[in-house]
Amino acid sequence: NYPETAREELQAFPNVPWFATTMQELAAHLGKTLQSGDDLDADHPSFKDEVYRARRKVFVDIAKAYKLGDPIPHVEYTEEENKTWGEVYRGLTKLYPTHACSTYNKMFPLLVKHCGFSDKKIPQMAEVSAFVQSRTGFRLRPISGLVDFRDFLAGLAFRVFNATMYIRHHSAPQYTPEPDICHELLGHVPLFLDEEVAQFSQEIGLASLGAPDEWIEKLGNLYWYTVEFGLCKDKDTGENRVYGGALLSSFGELQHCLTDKAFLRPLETEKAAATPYPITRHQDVYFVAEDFQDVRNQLAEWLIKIPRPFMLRYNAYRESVELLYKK
Ligand code: TIH
Ligand code: FE2
Repeated sequence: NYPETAREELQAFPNVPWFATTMQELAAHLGKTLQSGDDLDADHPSFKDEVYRARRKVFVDIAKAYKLGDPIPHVEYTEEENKTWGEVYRGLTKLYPTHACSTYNKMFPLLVKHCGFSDKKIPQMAEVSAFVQSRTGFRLRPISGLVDFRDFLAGLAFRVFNATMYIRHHSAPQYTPEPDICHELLGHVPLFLDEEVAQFSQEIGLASLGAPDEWIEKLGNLYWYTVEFGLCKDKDTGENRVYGGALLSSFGELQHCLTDKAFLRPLETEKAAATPYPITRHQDVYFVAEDFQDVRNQLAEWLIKIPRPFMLRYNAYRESVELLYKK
């Protein structure tokens, strides 16, 4: 009785935390949402805005009803929502030429051309997801707010990126403490068009599957200081540039991180993994990598330290993971 699927093989490892082994299992597993429209914190700029809160509820319902594999529903954004998007879009696109890394600046025009990115209206997630999928196989999955980190990372293993659909409150376009559609589409999506970024994102995801809780926490920090808030050197100019999605969607912090008020240090995965981070204000420290190759190499070296009785490989034909054993 030779085990035929990763699910069967995993029966031999009862101490390994559960994880999806196939795209179908990933679709069936709806993780816990940590923050949603129902329970916005009292210090959230929208706390007293009933119209905004009602809108957030609409997006919670869309995400709850969505099943991975279904077409992503079309969303009719309000005039005010499109206006907020426009403000964010204009604030950011002014900064990208001097602040974003070269890969970002190479990819962004593709979204203008193929997905109609502009300051006029919020792009449809369905259209954007289809385009990214045609480039690197990454697809977007609508969620209603921050999900459990383990679940978020698991998606990356399957080249599925959990993404919010609502937009930040209009009172604070320059920075928001939680991800929103500006963050997903302007911060992350352009880089997911790059194969190298797609690969190291998936490697992070694969390494997270079945990892012990303490390691998920460290990996969360590492993810934060690279994919969300990472800086790298620009080959041509030698200047520091930004590749982190949370910076690339906040025109307040994008500006701040390249001033002399920001504290920068060279990327060291051990340090980054051990550094907790604030979520409601600018970061105290940013880590600077040499280039994407450096990020990828350093991550790969760190990820193999995660204790697990097997390694995992993604089989793109079967849309499932396979267990590998070290000799
Ligand atoms: N601070 C980011 C922004 O203003 O766009 C949003 C966040 C992304 C990740 C954490 S918070
Ligand atoms: Fe993000």
